[in-house]
Amino acid sequence: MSLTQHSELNRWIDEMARMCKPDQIVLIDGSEKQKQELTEEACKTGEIIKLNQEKLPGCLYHRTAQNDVARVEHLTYICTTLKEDAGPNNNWMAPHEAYRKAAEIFADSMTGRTMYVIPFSMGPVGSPFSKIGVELTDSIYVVLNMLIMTRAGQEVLDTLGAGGDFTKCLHGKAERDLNKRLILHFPEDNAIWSVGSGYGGNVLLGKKCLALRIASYTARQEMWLAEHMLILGIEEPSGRIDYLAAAFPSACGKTNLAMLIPPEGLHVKGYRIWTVGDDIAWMRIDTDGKLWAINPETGFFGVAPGTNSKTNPNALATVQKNTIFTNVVLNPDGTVWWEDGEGEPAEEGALDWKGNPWKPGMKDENGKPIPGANPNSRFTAPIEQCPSHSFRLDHHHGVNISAIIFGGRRAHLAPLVYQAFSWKHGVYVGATMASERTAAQYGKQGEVRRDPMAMLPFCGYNMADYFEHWLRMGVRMRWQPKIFHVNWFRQDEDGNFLWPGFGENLRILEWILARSRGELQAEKTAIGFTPRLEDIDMTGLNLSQEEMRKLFEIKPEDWRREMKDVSEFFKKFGERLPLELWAQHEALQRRLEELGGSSA
Ligand code: GTP
Ligand code: SPV
Ligand code: MN
Repeated sequence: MSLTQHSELNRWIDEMARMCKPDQIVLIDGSEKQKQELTEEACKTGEIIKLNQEKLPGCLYHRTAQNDVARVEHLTYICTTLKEDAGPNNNWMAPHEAYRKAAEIFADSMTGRTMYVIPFSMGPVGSPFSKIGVELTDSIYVVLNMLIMTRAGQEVLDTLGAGGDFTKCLHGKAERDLNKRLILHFPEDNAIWSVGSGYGGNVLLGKKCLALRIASYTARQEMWLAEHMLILGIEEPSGRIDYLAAAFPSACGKTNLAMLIPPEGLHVKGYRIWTVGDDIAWMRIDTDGKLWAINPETGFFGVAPGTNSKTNPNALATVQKNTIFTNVVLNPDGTVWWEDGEGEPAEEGALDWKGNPWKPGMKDENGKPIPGANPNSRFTAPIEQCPSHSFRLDHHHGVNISAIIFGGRRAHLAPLVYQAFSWKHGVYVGATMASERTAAQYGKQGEVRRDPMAMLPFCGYNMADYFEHWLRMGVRMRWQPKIFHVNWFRQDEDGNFLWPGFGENLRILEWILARSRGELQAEKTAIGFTPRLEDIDMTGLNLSQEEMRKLFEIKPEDWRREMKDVSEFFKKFGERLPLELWAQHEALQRRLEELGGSSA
């Protein structure tokens, strides 16, 4: 009997099943009953552990394989016919070779297992903004995560009908061997194949693979934007709400900013924050010529360490029920803990993310502390459980974006905030973003790398064309959002953060909103507009004049070094790089030269 009404979908499921050889195929219908049954089944095999249902109702625990704790960018490929179409920003493999290599790993890999068929919608079901995918997977953990992160089940199949378009997403855990792991994208076929991993971004194929890599490729053809951005609304007591979208690289503060709580000193102003999304924004120019954004997801896959009731009370409130915790500390009473979290871990009987007995203060043979939770441990939680979730989450064309913010983790160089002179300059600011590597990616931590628009690991095509696309989008808009750059992570000589961050970031967002409405004057510097210090409301926050000066310091020698690095980066794209970006680069060069040796 056919599984669905859609003949092309049925044919594809058959074909994939012939390769992977599962014992059975089960359609995910999105019902609570099926979810419970699958949870019970996964608990029997130990894939999932049920947490203390009194203290954490509906919460589950999972450990990944120890070699499988982050995205693997070196095993992630864009498989286009022409190598140039993937660009120097991506690993490339010819489609036929990629299919052949992965097919060898997939072959018979589901024998003795079940293949689940997950129909899902990125974006509100049926909205013209949304895209449908179908993920085949042999992991119940993936199914349970997808049920939180996306709109999944029968309703999506009904919308897909007998002939609708969908992204073919195939996932298999296989042996979870690093040498047999491949994350493959076929934008020309609207297909994704992921094999050999069981972790987050590698396997929840609606997220980075579909909603960013495949969607960015489609978005260029259809004239919209698929971006690695949070979306938040700031409501004033008058009822006016302005929405911002911000692109920060992985583990650089998107989730935190998306649900920030106004600091004590600004309480009297009566702001209310609305969380629309914490990771991905799909943005289109609507008939009014403005930019509108939806969050294609329905959940958070957030970094656990560092999340506590001081840094992010909304996130902590969100994860009290119906949450899946991955790679954190498991306490003997069935609760969880992570570094810089809430309270203390159990003195006795706790297990670390590897499943080993663990106590706070344990050290390895070199005397280094052994963390209990993996630095990239995560929670998967429904967005509607977030106290600040937006009432427009299911609105088919989302929210109107007033400002776009780029930002990275820079111990030096970038000031706390600056504004681009124009859309074109803003595209240059985004294109030249850089950040220090975090635990969200496999590789050397802390190293500064260029990460344009926070999309380096997620742009599904040649980034030179992506920059061109951004420039063209600007021309198409009647109302361009203003573009800004922030850096919450600047450090002093002793390596301490100069800016307190988190809720205090609202002080900077206030300036950004005022500037995007054209309400405030600003200082004109070589790199962009910066605030007159008196325009940042510092009520209730004690920072010395000297600290503020350091936060905004523009050191010409540092910028000159940066310019060299940027030009090396741009050269990788050869003649395909839009000339406009070189023009912006030269203009900045000239402005910096005018500064001479002194700082502005
Ligand atoms: P992905 O989910 O990987 O895309 O990450 P993200 O961009 O959502 O990052 P997240 O908000 O989870 O923050 C990552 C880390 O940065 C956490 O350890 C936070 O505590 C820390 N962090 C977030 N905001 C700030 C800030 O304003 N200042 C400082 N110093 N740290 C911050
Ligand atoms: C990121 O790394 O940007 C994440 C986590 O949001 S993952 O889904 O694993 O990509
Ligand atoms: Mn992310």
